[in-house]
Amino acid sequence: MSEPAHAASGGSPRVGIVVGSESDLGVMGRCGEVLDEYGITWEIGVMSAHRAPQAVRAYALQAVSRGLRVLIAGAGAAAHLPGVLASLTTLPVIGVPLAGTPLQGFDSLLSIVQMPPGVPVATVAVGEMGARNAAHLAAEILALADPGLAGRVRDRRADLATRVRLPEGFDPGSGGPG
Ligand code: RP5
Repeated sequence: MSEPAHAASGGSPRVGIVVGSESDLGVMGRCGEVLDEYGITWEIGVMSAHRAPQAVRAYALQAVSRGLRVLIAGAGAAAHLPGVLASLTTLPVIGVPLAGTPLQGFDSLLSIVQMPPGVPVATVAVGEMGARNAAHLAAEILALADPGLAGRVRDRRADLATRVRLPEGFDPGSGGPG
């Protein structure tokens, strides 16, 4: 499939998720789930940088005018998709390295994270953890200009901070580096 995108949440999408293959959709679906939790609109498309470079180019060039504010690209193997997108837009691009080859994502991790200076790709963890964190990072970026979303990001962090079981008598609020 080389069509740029199909809408995956209601409303005009603010986040564009791009994957290199249909085989990436399962893992990257977690990204959309987290964006939904924040109430962020998104779309997803399958468009390989080597199988459909014209579609990737058009998608990146039209991203701003289509209202997208963050791009998330998930790809495996020689994962050039995030870097190619980043070369064609100044929107922030988050890269998700995906496993699935005999190198289990180490190949895609290095391909995505080792962008030369000047054209950054914000690289997250390999696989599902990265897919979820890409959504959290996109939320934090969008929250810079969206006070309501900023509140939801803070609430989520506060909720995470409650998931601890402290030793009896331990007060985490006191003391500096010891
Ligand atoms: C990359 O190659 C894709 O992102 C995918 O992770 C990997 C394998 O693609 P398929 O052979 O499953 O289409 O381009």
